[in-house]
Amino acid sequence: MYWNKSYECMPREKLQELQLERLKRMVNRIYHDVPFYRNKFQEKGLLPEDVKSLEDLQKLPFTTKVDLRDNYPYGLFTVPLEQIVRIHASSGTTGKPTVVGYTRNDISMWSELMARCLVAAGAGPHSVIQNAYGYGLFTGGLGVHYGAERLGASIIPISGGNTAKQIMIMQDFGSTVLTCTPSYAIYLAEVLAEAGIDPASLKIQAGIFGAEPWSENIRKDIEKKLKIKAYDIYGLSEIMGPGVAIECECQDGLHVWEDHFIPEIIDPVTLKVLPYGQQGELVITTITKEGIPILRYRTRDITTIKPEPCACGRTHLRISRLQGRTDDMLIIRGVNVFPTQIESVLLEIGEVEPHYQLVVRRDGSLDTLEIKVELSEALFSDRISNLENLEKRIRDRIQSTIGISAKVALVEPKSLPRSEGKSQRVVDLRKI
Ligand code: DLL
Repeated sequence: MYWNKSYECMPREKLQELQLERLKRMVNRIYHDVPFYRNKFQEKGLLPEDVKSLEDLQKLPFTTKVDLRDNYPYGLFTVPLEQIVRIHASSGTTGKPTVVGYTRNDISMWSELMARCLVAAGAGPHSVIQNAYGYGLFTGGLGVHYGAERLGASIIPISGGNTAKQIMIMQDFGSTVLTCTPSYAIYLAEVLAEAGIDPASLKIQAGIFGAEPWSENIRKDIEKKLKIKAYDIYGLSEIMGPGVAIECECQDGLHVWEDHFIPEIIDPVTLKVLPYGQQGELVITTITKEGIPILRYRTRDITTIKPEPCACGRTHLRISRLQGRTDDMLIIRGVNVFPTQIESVLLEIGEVEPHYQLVVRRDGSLDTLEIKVELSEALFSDRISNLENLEKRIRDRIQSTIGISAKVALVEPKSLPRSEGKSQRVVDLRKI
């Protein structure tokens, strides 16, 4: 049930003592070893000794993706390259990637935390893990891989894509756990159905899905279609990679491994720390990383911290399912809209497929949103009047739950692009 009970279930007081001790050590290191941090501290008139309690973290400067870019590629590393044993980078849509380096201890810590995650999702040494996250500069593939090896499970490093082969392996190798993005899991389910393969004939019991936002309704859909339990896993390269947080069997929020990371929620406008329970931007400080420790990293991800104790017995704080990113948030005629909210509405209606695309345009000074959504095969040949009625119902539901008017376009089954990794669901034509 637990991989490392003494840490995962540590009484909170002890956990906080450990955090403070580790935070002080980390702040000292970055101040002395990284000119970027020393300058930031000096600008604020701060010294490492000013960190006397966990609350003092709030005085310290933030780090952003821009800071990583400005120090591209190795400027924020705290150790010489001889001590770096692995380099990853996150793609980013424009310009240079952000680069992160791991020491041997960092890889060991990451493997440990990923092993905890796998166990939290019900895996064990007996598991056969089909790892369809991409291997490469992306942290998904290798992150899960090392965790699975640490756990002693059998890992199948198939990487993303090659869907026909994924299915053959699933059938022949008896995979019990599937790891990939939720959008790829939906696609796999679709291909299985087309091939007439009943998921109940497979050994898959659980899926560990993340790397992109997904809604509770998509979880239900995947669980139903693949006949598995679907767990949400969160992480980002700048902090480590997959395994910063994971759901346990309660599937009610993701535990953040607080012996290695300190989470905070801030208001992205005022930059003030918000009390537990309030939604805002997640900020994470790494307190054990050696290669590239990061102070108060502004993730841009929107969530809340849930301080209530969890029935699983783990004492580490939970964050709620990630809502989306501040930079994915569409502002349409003044209303903030996250793609996951629209996804949720579409799935509640139920007659369409979980494949959709949001197209935002600017018409004069007015922003317009078009929601393209795929019809199921069954409905595709339905009477026009029924389809018009469905379009209207979707439009009304979007208006009443999200508060914006949108154009709804029902499109042919399988006409929208499928993804093997992170999906691209928003086409924002306003920027072009
Ligand atoms: O996506 C690491 C990862 C790999 C996580 C596999 C989980 C599974 P990056 O490529 O650096 O790293 O992207 C990080 O992806 O800031 C979030 O916006 C988003 N993200 C990751 N997990 C989730 C999730 C990996 N469970 C960025 N829910 C993050 C919503 C997620 N968004």
